[in-house]
Amino acid sequence: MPLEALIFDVDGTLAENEEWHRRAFNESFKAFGLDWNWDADLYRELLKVTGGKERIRHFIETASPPHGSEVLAKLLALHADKTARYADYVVSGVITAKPGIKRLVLEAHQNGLRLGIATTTALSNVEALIASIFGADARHLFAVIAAGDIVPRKKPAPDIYLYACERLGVAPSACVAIEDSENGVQAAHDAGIAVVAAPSFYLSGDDFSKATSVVSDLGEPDAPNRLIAGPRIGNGFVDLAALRALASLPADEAGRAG
Ligand code: XBP
Ligand code: MG
Repeated sequence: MPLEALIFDVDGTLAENEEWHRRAFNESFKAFGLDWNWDADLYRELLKVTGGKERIRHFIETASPPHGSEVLAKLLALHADKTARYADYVVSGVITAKPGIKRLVLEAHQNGLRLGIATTTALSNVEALIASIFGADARHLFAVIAAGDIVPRKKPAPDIYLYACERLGVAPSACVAIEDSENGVQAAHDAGIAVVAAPSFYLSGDDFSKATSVVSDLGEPDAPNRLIAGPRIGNGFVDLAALRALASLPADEAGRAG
C-alpha cells in the first residue's frame, strides 16, 4: 500500500521530555501541600500508566500516599496546575526536538503526505510543544491532532490511532506511526499500523517486539542512527523514501496487525 500519512506520538517521540513532565508533577504536588515525590525510578514504573490524571489516580490507588482521597476529589485542578507548569517549561525553550524529527516532518509535509499526531498528553501541551519546535505556523503542518481525553481509552488501546486515521481519511495500512514506548507501539500495532520505534530515555527497557523496526533515533545525514531491531530503514537516518519502502512491505513482514 502506498504511504499516505505519518502519525507521530508526542512525549518521548517529538522530544525527550518526560523529565519535564515529572518535574511539573512534583512541583504541583508541592504547590498542593503534598509531601509526595516521584523520583526517576518510580516515574519509570508509573509511565506504564498513560495519561497524567490516570497516572496520579493509579499512584493513589496502589501506593496509598497521605491525602490520596482528598486529591482524588481535586484531581482535575491538580492536573491543570501540572499542565500549566509543564507549559512554562515548553515556552522557556528547554525542550528541544529529538534527532530527525524536524527534518522528517518537513520532508513529509513538502511531499504532500498527511501528518497526524496521536498522543495521550493534553492538547494544550501538544500545541505548545509543536509551536516551540516548528514555530508559530506549526498547527498547519498537522492535519489532525488526536490528544488527551478525545477517546475514552488511552494507549495501549488502539483507539487514538483509529481516531487519527479516521480523521485523516486514510487506511491504517497506508500509515506509518513513530513511537517511543511499548504502550504506544501496542496501540499503533493493534490499529493495523506499521510502527518505527525510537525508545525514549525512560522507556528504553520496554518491549518493542510489535514494532516493525526499532532505531536509536530517526538520525540525521551527519549524525547516523543505530538499528536496534527489525529491517534496516534508511541508511543512517529515517527519511520518506525509507518509510515508503517500509509501508509497501507485506503485512506479515511489516508486522502489521491484520
Ligand atoms: C505520554 C503520557 C502523558 C505524559 C503526561 O504521552 O503518558 O501522560 O506523561 O501528560 P504520549 P499529561 O502518548 O505522547 O507518549 O499529564 O498531559 O497526561
Ligand atoms: Mg510517547
